[in-house]
Amino acid sequence: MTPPRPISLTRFLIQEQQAGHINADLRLLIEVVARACKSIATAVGKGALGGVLGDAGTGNIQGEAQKKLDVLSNEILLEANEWGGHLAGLASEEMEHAHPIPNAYPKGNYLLLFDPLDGSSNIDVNVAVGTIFSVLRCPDGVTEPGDAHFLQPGRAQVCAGYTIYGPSTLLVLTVGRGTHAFTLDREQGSFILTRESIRIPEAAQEFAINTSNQRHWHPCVQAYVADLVAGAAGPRGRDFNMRWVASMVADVHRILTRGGVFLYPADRKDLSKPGRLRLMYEANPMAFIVEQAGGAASTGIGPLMDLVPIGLHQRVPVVLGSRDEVAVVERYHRDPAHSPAGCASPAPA
Ligand code: AFP
Repeated sequence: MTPPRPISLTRFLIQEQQAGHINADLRLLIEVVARACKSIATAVGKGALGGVLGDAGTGNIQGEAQKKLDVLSNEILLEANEWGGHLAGLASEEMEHAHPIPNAYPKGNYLLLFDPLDGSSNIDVNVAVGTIFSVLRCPDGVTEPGDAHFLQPGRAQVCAGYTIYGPSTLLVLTVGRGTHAFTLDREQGSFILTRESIRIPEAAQEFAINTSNQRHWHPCVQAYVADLVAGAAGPRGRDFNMRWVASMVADVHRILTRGGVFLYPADRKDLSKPGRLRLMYEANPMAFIVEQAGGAASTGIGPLMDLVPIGLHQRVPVVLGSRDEVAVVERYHRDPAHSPAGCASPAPA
């Protein structure tokens, strides 16, 4: 019996459009982003041979030193998306303000937000990194979108995805009808559907958190992690394993593949920062992807995608992954025994 024909990303998107689930502009947007990610994969894959490792000698709005590949990846995504007529504007971790589509080009109805190279502090040690993107509708009648027009809750996303540059390059995508994974066939240069309708196991066996921050965590998180580490002899009654890649894309991809829970909680290290991860182009797209795969995404207090953003680079606490385990984390946040006001406070502004 002849094996089924592989389904390319292009064919998948055409079928979604023919079924009326996406329109031509969104299909074009996803294809353009995927093509840009292939260029980023090539640059990342060259490593030291490409002269793109190390620091760029510049900083971004986050006050972080930029890697050369941060800057290059951002430029690749800007150049690829400016002229196609599918976007009204773009926003990036690497740019302080929203980037308008130049007047020389036609404008579309979508807003694209991205972290062009997430986990870039891992680049020089050859650990998996990725590109995260989120798509919103541009408000009706707005042709020159400013930062404020991007400040829409995660529930308003029409598409989200990431590309992970690891031993293989995968594009993971949702348009609100499940989460699907496409593996890059490097010979053909095509993304091929390799996992359709991904489901995250409801129970977690692994947790991911940067435990070097333990002394800064709120008591509810300290108690939650202590009970995980106590294992079978502790209140959870079973052992857990731990992973921390320090590349959100890689940690989330592991969870999509075999379950688990990822936490980057608010802590007391810098009370002006309610968490490390950025809402608009890290937490929200990952939340959409995870929820579409049957998982959950929370601030620890409530659903991440319900947050009304107040800033393009706003940071938030993130707890996401296996649905049952995220519910346990939320219970620790609400339990008065573990959570003085600091934990049970309303979702951070
Ligand atoms: P970089 O892009 O600066 O490497 O940060 C990666 C990240 O935003 C996210 O991908 C990781 O989960 C998290 O930061 C790692 O934070 P720590 O360095 O505190 O572990």
